[in-house]
Amino acid sequence: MSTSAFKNKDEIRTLFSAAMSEMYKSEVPQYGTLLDLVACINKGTMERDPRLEQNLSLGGELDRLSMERHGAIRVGTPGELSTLRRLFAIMGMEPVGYYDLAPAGVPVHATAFRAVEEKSLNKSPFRVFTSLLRLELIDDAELREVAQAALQARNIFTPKVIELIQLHESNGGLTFEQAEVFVAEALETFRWHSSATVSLETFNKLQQQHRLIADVVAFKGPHINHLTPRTLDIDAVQASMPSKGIVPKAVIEGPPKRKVDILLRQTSFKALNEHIAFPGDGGEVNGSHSARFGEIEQRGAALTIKGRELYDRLLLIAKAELGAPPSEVNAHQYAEILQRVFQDFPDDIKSLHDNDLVFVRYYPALDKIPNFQDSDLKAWPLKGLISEGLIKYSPLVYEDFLPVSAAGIFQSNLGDEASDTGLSGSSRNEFETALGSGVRDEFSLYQDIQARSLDSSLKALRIV
Ligand code: OOG
Ligand code: NI
Repeated sequence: MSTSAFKNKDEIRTLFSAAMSEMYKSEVPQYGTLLDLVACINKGTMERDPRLEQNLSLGGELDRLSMERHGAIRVGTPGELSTLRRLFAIMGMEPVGYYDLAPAGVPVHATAFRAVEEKSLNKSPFRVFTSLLRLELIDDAELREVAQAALQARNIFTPKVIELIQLHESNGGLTFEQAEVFVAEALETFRWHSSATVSLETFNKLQQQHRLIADVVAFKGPHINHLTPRTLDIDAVQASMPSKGIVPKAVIEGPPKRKVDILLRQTSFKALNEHIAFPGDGGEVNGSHSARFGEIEQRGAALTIKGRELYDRLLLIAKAELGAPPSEVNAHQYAEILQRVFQDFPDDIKSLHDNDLVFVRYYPALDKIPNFQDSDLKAWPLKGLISEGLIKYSPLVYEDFLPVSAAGIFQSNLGDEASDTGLSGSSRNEFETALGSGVRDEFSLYQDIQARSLDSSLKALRIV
């Protein structure tokens, strides 16, 4: 079979992302409200700042903005995680990065499945933050066995999707028809179930261990727990949420508001309390569970390792100065501290670039070439090409997640009993063994995109 008979992976991901969004909109109406609010604020932001719109367009990000979102799921066993890896591969999504949430008291480690090529990211940047529960952290042996048995007894994939995963692996792709079936069947894995697989009593015991454990163990599948649209002005959305009947968490996670956005700023609204039917001896027993919430995010520049170290250090300083977890009570003070501490992080594109703090995409100023015909540009260093305006650059958008922010999002949705005490013993090695492959290093992905853009700029200027 020739590859042209296969449906393009980027297109399958686009379809799946749209189908997931539709499903979540019908299941969680507040998500739809949030989407409308974000679209409206994005439009207004671009109208006020045409240069922003121009920059987004230049980087190929304008078209993807309205369909940009990430989701999150939590799975219980290595088998579930590795099958998910094979499922996401059909949509061109690879595991990128290792996130250890244990230091923040959340008993999971995670990766993000996403596209890795710039062209694919611009077609559909859909990502799924995927956590694996660390069951070994249940200290009650009997309860651990109950949890293990519940997880072993479930199958989170439909038979048809397993068949399509195998077909994809043996043929190297899915036909148009198979892809359509795949999207519908894969969606089933992420659907919400309003009935639990364990008794209310077991559920309560699992909750007492950790709310996250109950959320993963007690249901038929790893329901998508949020879908997050990308906004261009998170402060405006945060401020407008209450007027739409949505109550956001107290503080925005990540860096403060800046002239040049870096990494990722995120905020969420609290999980809904939903009715659940539990199996009981004399029939169904009514109870409830809160798992599904909403989130928004604003994405900025991807940082180099050096930039990231500076970010992590400044965030730590700010948190230490606050002296308590950020909450309603100290939200104002935290914002002030963040602003002040982050003054040590350069906030103009030139300094960020010259200090090697951000990754950029280089592009040639082709209109400038005629003026330089006589000079031997080959001998010019990059700095000279830039200062003469022959090569320009703009920051690469950060496509990944932040462990400290993720912990904050988890915790705001787990309620007050979530602790800050560090758990231990997690290992990337163990995670990769469960996954059945290594995770890709996000820094080298950005580095590659930057290097390729420089290469093609030099070629376009006929310098190499
Ligand atoms: C995942 C939380 C992490 C983010 O945006 O950082 C996350 C979860 O609650 O399962 O989605
Ligand atoms: Ni999220």
